[in-house]
Amino acid sequence: MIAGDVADALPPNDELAQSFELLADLLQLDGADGFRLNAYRTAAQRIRDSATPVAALALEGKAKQLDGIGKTIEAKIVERVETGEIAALVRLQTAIPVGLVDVMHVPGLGPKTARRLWTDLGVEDLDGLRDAAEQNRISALPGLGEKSEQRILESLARPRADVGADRVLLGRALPLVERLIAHLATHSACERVSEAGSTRRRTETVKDVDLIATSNDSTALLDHFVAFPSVAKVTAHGETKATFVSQDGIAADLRVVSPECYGNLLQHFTGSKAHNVALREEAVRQGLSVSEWGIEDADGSVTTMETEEEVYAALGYAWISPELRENAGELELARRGELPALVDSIRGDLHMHTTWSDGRASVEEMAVAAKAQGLKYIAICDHARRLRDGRLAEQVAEIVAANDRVSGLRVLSGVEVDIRADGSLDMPSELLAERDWVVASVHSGFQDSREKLTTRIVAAIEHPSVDCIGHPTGRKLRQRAPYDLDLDAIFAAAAATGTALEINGQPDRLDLRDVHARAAAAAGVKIVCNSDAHSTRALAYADFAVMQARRAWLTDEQVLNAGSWREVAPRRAGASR
Ligand code: DGT
Ligand code: CA
Ligand code: ZN
Repeated sequence: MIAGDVADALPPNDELAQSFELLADLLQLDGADGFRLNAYRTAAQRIRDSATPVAALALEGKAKQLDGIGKTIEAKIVERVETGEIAALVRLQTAIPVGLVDVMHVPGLGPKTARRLWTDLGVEDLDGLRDAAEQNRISALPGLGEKSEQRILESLARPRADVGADRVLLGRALPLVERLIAHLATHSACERVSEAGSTRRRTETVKDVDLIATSNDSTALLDHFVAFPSVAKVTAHGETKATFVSQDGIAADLRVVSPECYGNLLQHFTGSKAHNVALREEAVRQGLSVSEWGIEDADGSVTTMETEEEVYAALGYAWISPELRENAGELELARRGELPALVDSIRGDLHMHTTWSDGRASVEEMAVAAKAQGLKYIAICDHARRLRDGRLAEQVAEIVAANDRVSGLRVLSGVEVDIRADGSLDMPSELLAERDWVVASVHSGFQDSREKLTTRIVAAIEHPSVDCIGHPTGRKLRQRAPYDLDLDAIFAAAAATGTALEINGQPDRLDLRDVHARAAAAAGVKIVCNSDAHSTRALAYADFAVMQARRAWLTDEQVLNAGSWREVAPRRAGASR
């Protein structure tokens, strides 16, 4: 245990993680090699995911025991604690304008171009970039031209919400929600407790965690709430609500309400704001006034509701799943009783890695873990580049053996191929044709033009052996914007060829994102929800893909792997087994 005042002085995990991310970005602008950058980015991720304060571990020399954190990084964490800064980071921050990191992340740019824009034109941040583009100074540079300038302006005009560094990934917030609900539910003063806000709606990132409860002793329950073990700082503690910031930098908020209006409050605090505003405007047209405390009719009498179902029913709606509450057409359909029956689980996971490429578990370990999660089939999709020189045959032998040893689960021989710059794939066609399931993904050249990237992916979609495009837009939440694609062209090609598009469940990808997956399905494209697991534990990422699919309004029929392998397999181009 560490004393409270020392714990307060230690940098929280999210701050450390941000430092290493910034270090990686600045090194990249400085021209450092990919290996070092990846080491820092992996470390940042591990630090962020850790439930214990990594700074405290580093001081005890134990941070090295975490995967992805070596001696060098541990030393830098200790340096940050002891001196208040990381010298290497300070040096880079002095040498390179920090705003150039945002410039580097603009689709179509990248580290080399960002650096040139800085040295040749003095661009230091996004404002500078916009000015330079508007004044046609960028097209004057050799090799850039008017088209690049136009693209830059278009990118700057697009909302950058998905890069939002101040928001927390759902994958980090949900485990906290679960632990908090368990913490509260076991207290004798707790009657009902629920998640609310954006985590309940399963948005890909959240600002904070919102909870509501009813209690026979709200003071006792709020005291218990702020005594949660990983509290770093209590920021509010009143009679009906309290707020704290957790060790890993997430704000959590509990409101205790009276049971009569629990339904009204839950509905209100679940949001979204846009959904609530639309709901209230429609109610006003019916002469009703909706608030968190109840529904008031024209005579001024207020009715309170214990459940959300009653709130929606009183306003003439069927209950609406929280994932749909974004004012995106759900209210009209709920009024007509025509909401879609959302997908709620998958039967097979069609993208995962093993020790044959960059995964950490063997084929059999993945199979055993997948079976324990109730899956009926999995596709082992190691990277093709790691299956050359006879390794593919050895891997297939291991897949055959795993099928013999693990009953009740089918282990498919899949592969993840790179879509090369020219649209070709990095495994010969005859080997691809023998695979049960082929995922094709872009892993390089993210900065290429919209035309080039679109053509490249469409070529893969049209390849007869490709079943699915992995993480189609290449975004990394908080790190990398999606690459510039003509999604309508991609959706049209995928629908025409029966090639599925993935919702990749890695919490920092969630790619396709909700609105894109919804548009894809509307265009007739089949969606596949995958974990892209690189460890047995990460198989749970498939759940995040399903959450995203629900936010995309998808039904079982639209999610290919919600069905059995027999239902999936006939769609395979050239199915032979
Ligand atoms: P975020 O940004 O990830 O925390 O998203 P939310 O939706 O959790 O937003 P938050 O925490 O600010 O507020 C929780 C809920 O409270 C929100 O979903 C809807 C409700 N709410 C907040 N502000 C307003 C408002 O101005 N009008 C209405 N009608 N509802 C609001
Ligand atoms: Ca919130
Ligand atoms: Zn993968």
